Amino acid sequence: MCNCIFCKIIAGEIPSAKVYEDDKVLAIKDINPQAPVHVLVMPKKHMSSLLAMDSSNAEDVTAVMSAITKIAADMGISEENGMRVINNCGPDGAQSVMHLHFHLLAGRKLGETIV
Ligand code: DGP
Repeated sequence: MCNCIFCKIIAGEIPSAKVYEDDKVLAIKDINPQAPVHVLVMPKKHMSSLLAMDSSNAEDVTAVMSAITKIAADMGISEENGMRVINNCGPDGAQSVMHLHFHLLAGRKLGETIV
């Protein structure tokens, strides 16, 4: 039994505010938003982080990237206003949920600091 919180959200065992879904990807609103738009975009297939990417899951990561572009377009995010996409990876990257996910942040002018 997978004890991953995002796997439980993907399985529908824990509720979430769904923003986007396809066969490979789920996107949900972050529970603790840091910007007016704060969406977590993740592969449905469990992989711990970007450092676990290999030939068995590369397609899933690519699907996440495509989904980010679609979600942005659906939310009116364009090259005019923009967004920030963040992936926290491993302990030094301050990753707290060990299921690969990208933070899509937008809706206001974000600061320049990333550390
Ligand atoms: P990270 O530090 O990159 O691993 O970010 C994990 C994010 O996941 C953090 O911004 C809070 C969010 N999060 C944690 N648990 C839940 C949850 O149960 N539901 C939702 N929607 N977000 C969660």
